[in-house]
Amino acid sequence: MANALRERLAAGGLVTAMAAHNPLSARLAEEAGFDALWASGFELSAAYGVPDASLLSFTTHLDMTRAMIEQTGIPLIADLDTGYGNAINAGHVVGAYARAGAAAVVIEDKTFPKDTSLLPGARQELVRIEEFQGKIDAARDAGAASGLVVIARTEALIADLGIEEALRRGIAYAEAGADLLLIHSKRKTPDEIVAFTGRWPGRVPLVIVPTAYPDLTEAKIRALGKIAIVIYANHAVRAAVGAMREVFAAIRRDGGIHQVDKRIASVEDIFELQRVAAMKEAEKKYLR
Ligand code: SPV
Ligand code: MG
Repeated sequence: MANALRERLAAGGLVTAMAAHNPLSARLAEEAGFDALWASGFELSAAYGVPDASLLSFTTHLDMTRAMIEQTGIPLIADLDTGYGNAINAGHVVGAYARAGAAAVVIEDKTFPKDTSLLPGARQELVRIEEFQGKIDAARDAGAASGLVVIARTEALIADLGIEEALRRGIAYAEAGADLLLIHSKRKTPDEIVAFTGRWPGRVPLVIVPTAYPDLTEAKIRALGKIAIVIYANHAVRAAVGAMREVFAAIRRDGGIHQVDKRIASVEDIFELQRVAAMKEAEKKYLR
């Protein structure tokens, strides 16, 4: 079956994916011109006010993912954490996302329940390589009918195991049939990712998440050559938090909404994002 992300990847160039945690943020990401959506576990956990530590059920994430897919027209990359258990769990979960219309899934090589990657001192334990290869295999089989892109993610650098271990795992995951390798780093500079990319044998393209090292711009990523997707993993929720905090504080400070009214999105803007005009057209056609 046709998969727009697979076709886009085959065409070459850098695919940009923006995080989203609901259909509204997904629509704004599409409007801004991103190539793809990242259904981030971190963002959805934050939206529910809980840590990103396997606390939300997969169906909670799947329901939101499905809603985002239904309201947008760009490919969605689903963050499946560890696959919610062993290879049997992973296959079950991946099948559900494939049927929901996800273009790609990411599964990471941490133990279930996971802990979030960028938290200092967090619990970062990895599963055996063979065990994770089994998960990749199960994910490939579960997504085959829809041409799902399977992205294997190694947390070797997050777990401080070094570049050699990250390469060993990445190569093993590519051999197991992953379409791409997501290599995550928590370093504050791009050096580690640049070093890894330089040594990557290039069997499959790389995916990066530059949250911790924001100086690695798209131009620099392109210059590295082997990276096919950049995921901006949490900028929807961080932007929302900053904007809400600022406006809420201003309303308290000003004693009303009179000052903020002109500088926040208008109600008409929200009507547009809700596609109200299309509903009004439908009313003319169907309401009798
Ligand atoms: C997410 O956005 O949920 C991710 C990226 O997996 S990170 O939070 O950096 O682990
Ligand atoms: Mg995640």
